[in-house]
Amino acid sequence: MVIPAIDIREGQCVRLYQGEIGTETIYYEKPVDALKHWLSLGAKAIHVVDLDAALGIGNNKAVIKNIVAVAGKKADIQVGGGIRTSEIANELLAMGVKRVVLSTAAVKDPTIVSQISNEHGSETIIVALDQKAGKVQVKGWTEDSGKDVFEFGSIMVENGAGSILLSAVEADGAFTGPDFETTSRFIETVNIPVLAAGGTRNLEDIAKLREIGAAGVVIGKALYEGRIDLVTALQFNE
Ligand code: AMZ
Repeated sequence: MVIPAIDIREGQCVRLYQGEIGTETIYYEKPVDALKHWLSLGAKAIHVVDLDAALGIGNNKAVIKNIVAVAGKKADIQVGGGIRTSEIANELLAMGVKRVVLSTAAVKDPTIVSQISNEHGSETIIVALDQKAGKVQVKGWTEDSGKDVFEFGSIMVENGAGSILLSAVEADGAFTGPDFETTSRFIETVNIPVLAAGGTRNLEDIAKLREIGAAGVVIGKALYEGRIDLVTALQFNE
């Protein structure tokens, strides 16, 4: 499953380099236009990140609400960034978001995962493990939690995560290729679907991720820069 990413910063659709604020490239002034574009090419799922909320410097709730409304039944919308309480998760799920993506809150208190999983079903919750040198990064990737991605991944499974999004921070927006080694080992470690993100450059990378057992891949820059043609990439969904 190929999932285009829409990262939102100050109301606009951007991409960062290695997640660092200040490195933004603006691709769409209105994120909903990015959505319409990916929908027109056949995307069935979209990964939305509220970067301001992840960094704790605001939020883009109105934009996300509009994205969910425009997507309607055409595509599943998953949303991450700044979901630090179960109330925020409840609000998004009530809005029509299919899956909430949590990282910082899950690191702080793993029971938020079991709470959401028990209330809404495990399929509604993705735990994002954004790793740098095998350690989980939090708060918009500004803080190293010190937690080992493999150990913490297993704890998330025990707490009822429906799937894990494993991101390689250093590969993000860098076109260096996905971190196949860590991703592959991680897939062997947990018994739930694993989505991969970060560094995807081309169709070969997608094929290889699929080969090692990734359930999906979240792609940003390569789609926005036209290095990967979404229509062709979506054939991997079949
Ligand atoms: O690019 C970044 N600096 C960044 C980013 N893409 N920081 C966080 N995030 C994403 C994570 C995950 O989807 O990949 O935000 C979500 C986690 O947010 P939080 O607020 O739960 O830690």
